[in-house]
Amino acid sequence: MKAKVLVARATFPDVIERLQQKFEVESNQEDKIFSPAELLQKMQGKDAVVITASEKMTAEVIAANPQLKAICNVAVGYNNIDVAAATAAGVMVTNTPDVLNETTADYAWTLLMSNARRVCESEHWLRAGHWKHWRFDSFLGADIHGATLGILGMGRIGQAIARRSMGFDMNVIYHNRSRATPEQEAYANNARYVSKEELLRGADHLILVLPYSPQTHHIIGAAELALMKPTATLVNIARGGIVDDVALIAALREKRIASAGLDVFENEPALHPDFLTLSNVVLTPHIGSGSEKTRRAMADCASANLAAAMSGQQPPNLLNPEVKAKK
Ligand code: 8YV
Repeated sequence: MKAKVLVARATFPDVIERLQQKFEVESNQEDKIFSPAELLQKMQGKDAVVITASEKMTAEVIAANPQLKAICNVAVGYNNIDVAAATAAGVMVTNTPDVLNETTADYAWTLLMSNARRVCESEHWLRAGHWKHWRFDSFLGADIHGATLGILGMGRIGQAIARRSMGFDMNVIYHNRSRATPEQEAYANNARYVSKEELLRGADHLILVLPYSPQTHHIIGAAELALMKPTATLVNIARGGIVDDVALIAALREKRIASAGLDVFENEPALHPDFLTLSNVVLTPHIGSGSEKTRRAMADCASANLAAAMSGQQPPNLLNPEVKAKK
């Protein structure tokens, strides 16, 4: 008998077709995110669920589905899943690491560069018909070459971002829970480990690449923003909630930092409306890993995790290896 799988978000049709060859699949064809209550109901009788970072897999949803064997996240970040509750319930949890490192690093640079050189702001101005004549002081921005790049969170994506700075002759400083190995630092353009305070004070461009957890909640708030240079730019491609958005809005409005490029927000997609009133911010809808090739690689990675879990093998990206999986 085929295992029953809920695919909670629409993915590429051919990926669903391939899954249907192996499993009895119910796939969300609506352009909506299932709430925990809807998930709880849709998952009844399912052996596994495939979700993205937007679906919240709470302890209550997990407990209400005693037949569930696996939760396969199509994302590297998994703060949307109560992993402890899943482990206690004998449910395997998997994610999709590595396949998105380079694409997400590309995107961090997209935001950094468009911010530093005020690309979106000047384009909006041009589209609004304001360009009457060339001015010497039009949209003066910050240099990237030769500047100090700060990275908070030197994991695999942080290293990929830092490595790209070689071509710009940048000086790289970073802070992380634990220091990277000498090999990782060398790979990351000879990144230098500094305290969080030194990072905030020293960075011309600061990129946040941290997972969200209770420990990283509002790790960038009013006090941290106050340490940054008034000319500094900030990029968040990690998770909403690691930045205190209200404090950031105040810092941007009062020009206590120059600008921010944000792909993630607290309470997204309902971002704080004041962001929309600021010109020194680039706002995008959580598209950091969004290249065709990478989204396919993420879908394939999640499919491989699912297939392993359903055939009683250890999935390649099992997050809770201590789990006593159900037969
Ligand atoms: C996902 C992400 O594309 O991998 C992550 O953690 O945030 C993104 O790459 C998106 O959240 C869908 O799961």
